[in-house]
Parts: sequence; structure tokens; C-alpha cells
Amino acid sequence: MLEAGGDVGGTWYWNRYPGARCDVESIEYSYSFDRTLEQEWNWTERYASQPEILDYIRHVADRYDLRRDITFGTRVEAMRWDDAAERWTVRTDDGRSRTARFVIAATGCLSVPSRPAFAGMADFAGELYWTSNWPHDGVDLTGKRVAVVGTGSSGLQTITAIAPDVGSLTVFQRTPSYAVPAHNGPIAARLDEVKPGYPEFREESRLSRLGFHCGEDETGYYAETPAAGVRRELDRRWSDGGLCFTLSFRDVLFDADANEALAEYVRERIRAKVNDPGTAEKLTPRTYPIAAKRMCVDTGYFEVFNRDNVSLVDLGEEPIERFTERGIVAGDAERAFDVIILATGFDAMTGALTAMDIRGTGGALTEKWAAGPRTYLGLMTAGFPNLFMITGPQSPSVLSNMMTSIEYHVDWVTTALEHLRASGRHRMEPDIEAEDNWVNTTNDVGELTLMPRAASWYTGANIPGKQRVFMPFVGGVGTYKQIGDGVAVAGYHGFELT
Ligand code: NA7
Repeated sequence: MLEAGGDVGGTWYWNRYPGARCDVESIEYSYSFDRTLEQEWNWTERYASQPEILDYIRHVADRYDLRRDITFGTRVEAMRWDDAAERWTVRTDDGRSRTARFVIAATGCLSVPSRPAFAGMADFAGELYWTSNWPHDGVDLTGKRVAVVGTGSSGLQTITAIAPDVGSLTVFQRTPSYAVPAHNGPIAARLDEVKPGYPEFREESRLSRLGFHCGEDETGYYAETPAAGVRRELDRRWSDGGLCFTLSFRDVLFDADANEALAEYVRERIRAKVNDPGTAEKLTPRTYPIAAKRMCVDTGYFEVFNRDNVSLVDLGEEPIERFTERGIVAGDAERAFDVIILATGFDAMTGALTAMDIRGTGGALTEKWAAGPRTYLGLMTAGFPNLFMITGPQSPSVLSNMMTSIEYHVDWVTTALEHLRASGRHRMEPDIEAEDNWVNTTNDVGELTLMPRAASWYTGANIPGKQRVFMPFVGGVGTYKQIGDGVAVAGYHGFELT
């Protein structure tokens, strides 16, 4: 195992910014492969904080003695397939090369930060931090003049956490986010409830739409629900909190009216939370369907703007012109800061794969994917034999509980490798026809929804020059599992095994 970070943890190793927390519930966002582990581990909160998740991952690494097989602080730069030897040569940034029959790229969906280059950035004399690579020793922000650029999940969490401690906080917002309250709290009672039936609970998650429980069986269609029922359901989902709000009705992602009903409900809540109507209006998302960009889960984010030390800059009205020695020039004003925090997101889904120079039988992965990723099931791509991806593009990945999706892919790949070994074969690659069909299926299912209507990182729209194409499989975790299981059972239908 080759790992760029200095320790295990991935996302939870790098993203240590104040307030960092998972927005999938901890009883769901945890490994299911060991029944003893899931019985022994006790989460403290409904949504686990970054330090608690990192402790858990470290515990797992120690418990199964994984560290002895991991080379830390080592980044893969290039991979070449040798067709005669039927092996990959993997080159790392320490100058070494290793060869392997099979390579599994477990490189993450949100692991390559997007770092916009604002003019004059190097001139800024204060401290500058990225949420995606937060200093391990922490940062003392007490009493300082702080700017945050970006209002996605990372920005929202950072802003909410630091507002009470900083001297002043200026939030630079390009697009307002829809956010649902987390209603975080202690989890002991819920754990006692879930643990006795954990295996069945996990199986339900694997067959669900998002890879975690959302009471889907009880969900109806907006179009068939009377107005009073709509309100009741939205109130109920809102008071439950969390991402399941987006599954209030079955047609939220398909029917513009259903979507607008949810969006308007959230807008109304924002208006009720923010005292100043002008600020409330700026914080209100209007230009894209709800859930078409990643929903945020918040813990008092909007209320932060009622504080005297917090102000909002709408970049639509006052675009960032440049950074200066003192701060940021946006619109006509230069604002001075001690600290600037950038929460500007990631080159999602394909970024970590295309950052490596991967060359297969027919050339470079970057060339093959120039017009968007092409995969079969998000697991492999034709022309790159024996290279597996964990939660690759065109799998549910970022539209799901990542733990459920990661475990599913790990199991699928493991079973495939066992099958190859047992049948005396050593090479696996998708048929181009099966791959083309899957790419079309993923695109078609995506196009059935309202999701491609937002300029989101699901479509690559946040990265200048990146081809815009809807990348995740939106058909649901359970449906995807049934397809993946079926393909395997049918002797790896659509794959060539030699
Ligand atoms: P996101 O969700 O991509 O958010 C990034 C934010 O930064 C978003 O508000 C962007 O505005 C903003 N942004 C990006 N580039 C710029 C520039 N150049 N100028 C101003 N503002 C900019 O990333 P997060 O880290 O918050 O969340 C990633 C995922 O982690 C999250 O969805 C969960 O799955 C966990 P935009 O909306 O593009 O206009």
C-alpha cells in the first residue's frame, strides 16, 4: 500500500479544519466488515467529528496490523502497463519503481484540492490556509481578522466553528448553499438500539438509495401529496435533520415542482434565521435546483450572520479582483485580514486518477478521459488492464455514504481477484462495448434528473477547462449493487478475463 499522507485517514487526515465533521451519521459511516469491531466501537455523537473519525481509522489500522504493509509519505506519480509482461510499473515520488500484476487505485473522490490562483496571492503578508490541507498543529485564530473564501460544506463548517473566537470574520460567497440542520447530539441510546441488529441494518443500507437509512419505504410522490401533507412531511424531515431531507419525496430530483417545494421551504427557513433581510437574501440559493449541488448539513451556520463580528461579501456583486499584502480587493473595497482561509473544494472524482500519469495499452488515461471519464461500473476502464478503481467515476460514490460504497467496491474487487486466481487467469479488462453502454447508462440516468442543471463539482464545473459531464451514477446504491452483483454472478459479464 502506497499512501501520500503521513498516516492513515485519507480525507480525515488532511481536512482538519475547525468544525470538520462527517455529515453522514456515525452508525452508518463506519466499517461493517467485522461484527466484533462494530459491536465494540462506541461513537459519541450522531455525526462524528474529524478527530473521532481519525481515531477510529487509526484504531482499525492498528487492530488489523495494517501499518506494516503501508509505505507512508509516498505519492504515485506514474503507472505504465507492460503488455508483454502483463504487469504495471508504478513510479513514486521517492524515485522508486515497483511492479505489480494488479493495481487498485483507492485514491479518493475528493482528495485533490482545487486551488484557484487569485491574482496577487503571493503578495499577501498574513497567514493563508486551505481547509483541505490544514496544519496539524492547529491555528490560533483568537481575536484575528479572518476571511473565508468558499461556502460549500467545508466553508460552512469552518465559518460556524470559528465565528465566536475570531475578532472579525468576512465570508466571501460565490454561490449560496442549501443547508439542512444536523441536530447533532449524543448517540449512546441510538447505538444500543442499532447494535443488536447491526448486520441486518447494514444490509438495508447496502440496498438503499444513498447507502444509509432514510425511511424510503414510507416516502411518497410530491405530485400525489396534498399541500398539508407536503408541509407535514417537510417539517418532519427538517426536525429529523440531515441529508435525508432531500428524499422527502420520491420525485424531488425529477419533478421541478417537487424540487422547488423543497427549495422554497429551505429558503423560508433561511429568512427566518437571519435577522438582516439583505443578508438573508444574499444567503438564499435561487439559481439551481436543491440537491443538484452537494447539500450541506449545518449547525447554526445561518445564525452566524446575526453576529456583530461577521459580514458577508456576495462575489456576484463584488468579485474578487486580487489579493494584496494587506488582504483582498473585492468590488471597490480593500479589506484587511490577518488570516485568509480558502475552502474552495476539490477536483472531484477524476482528479486523483488523472493527476497520475497512467498509461495503458492504448495511451494515457488523461487522453482517454479528455471528454469525460469512461468506465465500466466505475470499477475499470478499457485499455487499462488489471487496474481497479475504488469508488471511481460512474459509480454512486459521492452521491452515497462513502463507507457503504467503498466496502462494496473492495468486496467486488476482492471477489474478482479470487475468481481470477481460482480460474487460473491473470488479466481482466472491460469490453469496450460494455463500457460504452455503461457510460451511456450513467449519462442517461443523470439526464433524467435535475442534477446536471447546476454548475457543480459533480459535473466538473468547478475546475476551469475540465470537460463538463455528470460523473456519478445517480441510480442509487441498491440498484448499483444489484447490477454489480449480477455482472459478477454472470461470470463477469462485459469483462474480458484471460
Ligand atoms: P465545495 O462543495 O466544492 O465548495 C467549494 C466552495 O468554494 C463553493 O462555495 C465554491 O463556489 C467556492 N469557490 C470555488 N472556487 C472559487 C473561486 N475561485 N472564487 C470564489 N469561490 C470559489 O467543496 P467543500 O470542500 O466545501 O466540500 C466538498 C465535499 O466534502 C462536500 O460536498 C462533502 O461531500 C464533503 P461555487 O459553488 O463553485 O460557486
